[in-house]
Amino acid sequence: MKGRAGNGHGPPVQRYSALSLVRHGLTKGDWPKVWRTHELERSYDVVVIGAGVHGLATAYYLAANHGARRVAVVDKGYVGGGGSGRNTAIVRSNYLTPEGVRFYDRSVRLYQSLAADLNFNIMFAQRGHLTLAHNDGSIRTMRWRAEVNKLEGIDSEVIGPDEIKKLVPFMDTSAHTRYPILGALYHPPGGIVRHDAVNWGYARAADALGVQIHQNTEVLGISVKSGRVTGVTTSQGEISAPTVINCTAGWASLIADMAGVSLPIITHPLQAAVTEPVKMFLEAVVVSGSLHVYVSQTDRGELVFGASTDPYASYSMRGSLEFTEELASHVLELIPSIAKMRVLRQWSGLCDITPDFSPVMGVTPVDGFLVDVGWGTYGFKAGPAAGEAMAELAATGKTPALIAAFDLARFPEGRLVGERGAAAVGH
Ligand code: PYC
Repeated sequence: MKGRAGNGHGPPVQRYSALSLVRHGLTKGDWPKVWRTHELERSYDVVVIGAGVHGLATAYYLAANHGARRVAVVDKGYVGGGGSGRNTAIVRSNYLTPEGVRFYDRSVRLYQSLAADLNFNIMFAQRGHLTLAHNDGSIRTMRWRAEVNKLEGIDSEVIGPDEIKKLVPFMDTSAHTRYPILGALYHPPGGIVRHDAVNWGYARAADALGVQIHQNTEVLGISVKSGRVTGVTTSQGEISAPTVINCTAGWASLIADMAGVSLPIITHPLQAAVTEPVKMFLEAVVVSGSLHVYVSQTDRGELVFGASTDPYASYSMRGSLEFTEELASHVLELIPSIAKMRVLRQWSGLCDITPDFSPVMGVTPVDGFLVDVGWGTYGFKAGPAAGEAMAELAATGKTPALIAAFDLARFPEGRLVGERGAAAVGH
């Protein structure tokens, strides 16, 4: 962490270390709160809407990299309660477009040092990532992605069934299945992370630098005067601010509407499920777009599964029996030996999908109102890089080159960044 400044509302967050663990063991004292609560002030320099990984990372980098201190993060729920706590925590950079590959690679690199930067164990495990191909069209897309990845210096290659079997011995790679595996895009730097820890780590580090986190503070309106944002109305009162950043997922277009900004987003639920824990047997993350399934095993031993987005636009976050039934049938085509495992929980999150399956980051027609939205099914892995870039934009007024291609103006201007072919999730 670059700095450590309390904000006069309590003691600064304590550093976690072996020494502090021993000290707490001996004194049996309470650990300080991971982040503090504050009275909502009437004005801030920056108001970030959304206390998920994007909002918290933006606030953290504003404070850590640009010295901003009067920053508030507001959320209608709780830290990490939206998409940031509902995703399947996959991190990778094996995208299809050079812009996408460069952007997600920055995130992978930030994840690599994040535990040390935030002084919080985020359990990032680069276990390797396999995207399976079951037909010639998929093989062609995997080759394309591998070539773009290599040109951008990213470790990705197409491998055959024998190599896949070595990486995932329990997988049925025989030629006799309904959808035989012809090959896979293998991406060794891909892996999984503990998503709650990432949210809490950013919240704690941002708090230590003076950022105020306001949970249960719903944004009800955004004030705009003469084309400039002037503040937000929340369920806890009015706030004036010259910069407001929309870092929400699920409700991004509704929040933008409050500022009079229209976003090309359709929101679909995406369901996921987790099994009981078993001994570690699945090292890599395995994705099959054709079978509409992806699976990884957490360090606790649970299998985490996801499938396609629900086929209708909705803000519902309920799970469905159809999802679990289809998921089970697809997963068992790949790994028949887990047929007896029990599903413990299933849930749903909301994905804001844009026409080109790439996000929208940057300025809007309303001065001072910035957006970091439209992440579809890619949002969690992007949090660190998006937060870093959005903080730079908010602090300097200049759009960083890394996110320039993802501007809102690309839609009317026809400069799309097509990333549908890199989706793990069927759409
Ligand atoms: O893009 O890796 C991904 C992903 C997996 C699940 C949802 N998105």
